[in-house]
Amino acid sequence: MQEGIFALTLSGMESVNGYIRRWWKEAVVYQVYPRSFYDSNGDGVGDLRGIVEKLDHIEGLGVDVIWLSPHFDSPNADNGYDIRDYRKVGAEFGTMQDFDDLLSAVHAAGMRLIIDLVVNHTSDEHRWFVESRKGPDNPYRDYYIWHEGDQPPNDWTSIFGGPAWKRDGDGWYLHLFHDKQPDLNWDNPKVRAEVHDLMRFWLDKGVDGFRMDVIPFISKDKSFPDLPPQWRSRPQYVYTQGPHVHDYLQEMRREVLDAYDTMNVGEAFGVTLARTPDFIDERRGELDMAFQFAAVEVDRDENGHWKPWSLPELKAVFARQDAAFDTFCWPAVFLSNHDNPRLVSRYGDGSPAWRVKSAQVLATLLLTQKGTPFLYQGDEIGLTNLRFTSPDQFNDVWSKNGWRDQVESGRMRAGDFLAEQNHLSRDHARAPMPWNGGCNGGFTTAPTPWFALHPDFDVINTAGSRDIYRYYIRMIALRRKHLALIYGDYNDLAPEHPRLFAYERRTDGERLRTYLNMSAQPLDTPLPNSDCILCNYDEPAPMLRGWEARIYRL
Ligand code: TEU
Ligand code: CA
Repeated sequence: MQEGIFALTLSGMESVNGYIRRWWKEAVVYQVYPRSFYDSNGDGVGDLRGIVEKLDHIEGLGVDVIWLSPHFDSPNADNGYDIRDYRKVGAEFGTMQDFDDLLSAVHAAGMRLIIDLVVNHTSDEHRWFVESRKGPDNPYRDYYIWHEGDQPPNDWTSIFGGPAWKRDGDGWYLHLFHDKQPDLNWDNPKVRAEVHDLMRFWLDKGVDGFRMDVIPFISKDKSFPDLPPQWRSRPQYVYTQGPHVHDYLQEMRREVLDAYDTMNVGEAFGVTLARTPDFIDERRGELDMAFQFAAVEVDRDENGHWKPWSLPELKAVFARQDAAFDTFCWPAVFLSNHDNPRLVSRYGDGSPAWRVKSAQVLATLLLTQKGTPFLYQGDEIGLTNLRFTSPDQFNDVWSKNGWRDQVESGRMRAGDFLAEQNHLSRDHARAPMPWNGGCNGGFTTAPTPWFALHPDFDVINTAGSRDIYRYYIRMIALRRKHLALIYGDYNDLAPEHPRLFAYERRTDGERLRTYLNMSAQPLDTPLPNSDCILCNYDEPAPMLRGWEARIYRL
């Protein structure tokens, strides 16, 4: 049983370096994608009992919070982000008893559990939508966003490609994502009351907060203007500008969250850095934190296509964020999740020679930046990207629709599309966890898992990647010991350097410096003449070796 940060209550005035101390600011979060974590009953799909059986793996890291991706009843058009029943556990994941057992096990291990709140849209198979589509007189019609008429009201497009309006009966309904994900009408007070109710349902069970899926999208501009031409390839920046988004978030805080001790992180997809404080400034009473996308979009151009990136660009993202936030705003730090390629393949070096060292460097980066770090399952064992050679290897709707819209329409060559997906596909992160080098990586005893394992699971698996896993343990423990790594000022020491990422974290009492060689070549740079408190190589050396990480206390 860990104690540590949860002893820390809202004792009110206690602050460090201008920040009010909160348990969720000091926490390290680990995201579980339940479908791919561990299959306990041999049907090929990961499940809730599987998480309980492998809880030691998570607890052993020393993390404080688990974020569970959707575990609800769903037809899985978008792997669970299309919810059919908010109060029911997906049959493939188990039963409500299994959820209750998971929650107790997590709490017994001294950790907390937050769940995914997906309420911009439901599944089209949700009872509300089944009613709603029956026609304009149905009492549930106004739960969704309908336009009655021959033509859709505007040219909005879905994030997954194609138009955002779908013909149904005599009307059109809005879906900013998959057409099986109709958008809820948050202007209807009954919808908001339903959402508040379902949140209370899970909070009363004891969950410790929410990760809120595309939450800035909930309010729509009902005059439905066309997309301004400059935003056509990035409509998310328009969809987050609804007139009542802040009213609805403040209401949610007052009506629901204020009565519980929770942490809530919103997915700020399509929110600029300049607008982010409006969502997270603690005086406003909206979200606690927001996932900013700039760091995971560093390798995308304006049209969302892959482009090479440089280290100064990535460093600038962190520096800009630090400059944009005052002490009333707290950052969330993430470089990977279930929508992104693998950490090591994107920012590190996934080759056999450097996979372990570069995974350790990235662990150091994540855990010494300012903000609450979110780790994604598999990063602690250095999983790398998959290798796509054909479109039938895709599971994700984003890739499948992309093939249809880009390749089948003749806009992109098949080879170029596959090359791009090998960088960016969301499927990289969704392959099952390999627990060992045995049959199906020990993920399942079924002959065929729901999605193919990584082709290199005989080498890249939990049992074979102890050096990365153990390094995460050391790094998390070190972070816990130094408040400067949490609340300290952030100062980039070499913003222009193409291979060195070096920064200082400083409070009144402490100065710590992180030095990361983000390349395979040795790096000759002045290093402090003081205590080196962490290094991912055994012996000290005058220069930084390939993918070397060091932390110094000054
Ligand atoms: O993601 C928002 C989203 O659409 C982006 O993550 C985007 O799809 C991605 O960056 C590719 O460009 C959330 C969930 O995390 C995602 O899994 C869901 O598919 C989506 O919302 C809809 O619920
Ligand atoms: Ca199963």
